[in-house]
Amino acid sequence: MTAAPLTFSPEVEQALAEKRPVVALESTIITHGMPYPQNLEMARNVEQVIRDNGAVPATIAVMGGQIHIGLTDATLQALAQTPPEQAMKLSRADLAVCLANGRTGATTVAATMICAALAGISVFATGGIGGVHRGAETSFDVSADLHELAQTPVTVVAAGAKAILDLPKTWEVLETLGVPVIAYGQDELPAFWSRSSGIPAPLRMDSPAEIAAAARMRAALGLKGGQLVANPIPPEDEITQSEILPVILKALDEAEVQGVAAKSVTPFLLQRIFELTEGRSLSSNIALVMNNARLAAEIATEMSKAA
Ligand code: PSU
Ligand code: MN
Repeated sequence: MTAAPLTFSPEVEQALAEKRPVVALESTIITHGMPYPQNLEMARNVEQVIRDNGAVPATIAVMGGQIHIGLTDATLQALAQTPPEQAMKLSRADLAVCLANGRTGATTVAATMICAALAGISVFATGGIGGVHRGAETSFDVSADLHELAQTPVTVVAAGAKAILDLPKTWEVLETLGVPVIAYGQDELPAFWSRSSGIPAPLRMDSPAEIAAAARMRAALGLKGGQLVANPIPPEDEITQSEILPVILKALDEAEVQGVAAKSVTPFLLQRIFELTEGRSLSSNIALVMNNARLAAEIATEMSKAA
């Protein structure tokens, strides 16, 4: 059997060998989630936040037939300037084909989880996971991120699912799949740009140590899959639900009129919401990513203490 083609940055390789805390980061948010140059600034800053909080960042992407675990600044720059149509948006379904063909690909939450688990990394920070799209009852558009959470043992820190989605349906599917959805420090699930969603959280935890202990317990029980930590955006950066909802609805309407479908839906909506909020959605998105990185570094630190 061929071994998985993993290429580690020296920093990540050393940290893993010494069992120091490492936090995985995805790359679709860079190529398809944010415009240049804010995407590059975000990618650099999120790595710095992880270092400042005592862990080593491992941004993950596919290039030249290798899964890169930890990128150099030059690679990060090149990726941030790659037009979305030139980088494959990789989920579980496309990862092997991208590697076999030697193409460049950015990893979504699902693909980043797979690569992190292969590399021995158990914590991953992102913005928002994919989920059940509005209108999924006819489009069947449900992100593979949900199924990945059910089968790959990585703790994912996100600000909830992206609010462009059908949030109640997303949480229902996660429950069905047996994924622990843990709200951090509040009783309600957050909704990406907003702190509240009106939906009670199935589980709540208030410290990184508890979250690390829950991950260990899942492993001890032999339960497959990871856990989702839903970390609310800081109050000073949020856009309230009443403000953002009309914008989301307008963007969804435009997507329908223009026939946007499949993998293009999420990038299209994020870009339109960015334009319609005159950039505010992007500043909030960046702020919540930093906030998630901080918590992920703390969780990774707790996990490495017990290892
Ligand atoms: N978080 C963000 N912006 C993004 C994403 C996450 O703040 O662009 C990406 C993630 O990579 C996630 C993907 O896995 O959007 C979901 O895409 P889809 O709905 O097509 O599964
Ligand atoms: Mn989809």
